Amino acid sequence: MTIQIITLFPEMFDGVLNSSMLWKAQKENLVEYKLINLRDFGIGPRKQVDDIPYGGGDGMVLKPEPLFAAVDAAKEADPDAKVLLMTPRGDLFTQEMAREFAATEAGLIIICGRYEGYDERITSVVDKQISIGEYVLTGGELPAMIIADAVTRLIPGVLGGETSAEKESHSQAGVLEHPHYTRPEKFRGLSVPEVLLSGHHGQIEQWRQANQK
Ligand code: 4HQ
Repeated sequence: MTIQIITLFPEMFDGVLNSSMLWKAQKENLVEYKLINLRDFGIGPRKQVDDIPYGGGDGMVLKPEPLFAAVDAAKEADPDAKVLLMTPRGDLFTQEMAREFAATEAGLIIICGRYEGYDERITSVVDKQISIGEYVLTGGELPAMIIADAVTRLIPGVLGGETSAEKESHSQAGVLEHPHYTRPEKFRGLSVPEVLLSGHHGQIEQWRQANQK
């Protein structure tokens, strides 16, 4: 899968995309992340990307020309990619959505807004508006990282061991988790539940199901 991210702050992604599983997934050619700097599509010698809002009010709005040009460039590289817009007005991002993207999309283009938002006309080239939750952030970069993370780990081959399909059959909707313990068996007076030490796989599975949230 190719995930293209349109942002004014590509450096924000360095730590997240180049660590741990997301880094490994790229190294193994299971995913490719491409950062597109919206500033490169800015207008004039100052590379202007924002402007004052029609109708007045505080803050700046991302201009349509740079946004459309950046989406055009991303679409040229990957014509079938699905275009996602990060916005608190969008549909709530869920594990179900992450699974659908990982299973059915070969490419995603994620638009990260900044300032008060973007010119609404960008929605004419957007396939899906997505929110990661009901709170207001300073930009769409953190939401884009969350989507990249949640989708990448579901790409076949990224996680070791169980496949995502197998996992799903074990836990409803694939989001339930049971408590985990590792060595030592006793730590600061706190013990590991006896059943987990028992070696009874049936009872362990039963305990995990009874204790999952
Ligand atoms: N944003 N879920 C981008 C968000 C947000 C969210 C605020 C998106 C600022 C410009 N995005 N604008 N919550 O708070 O996706």
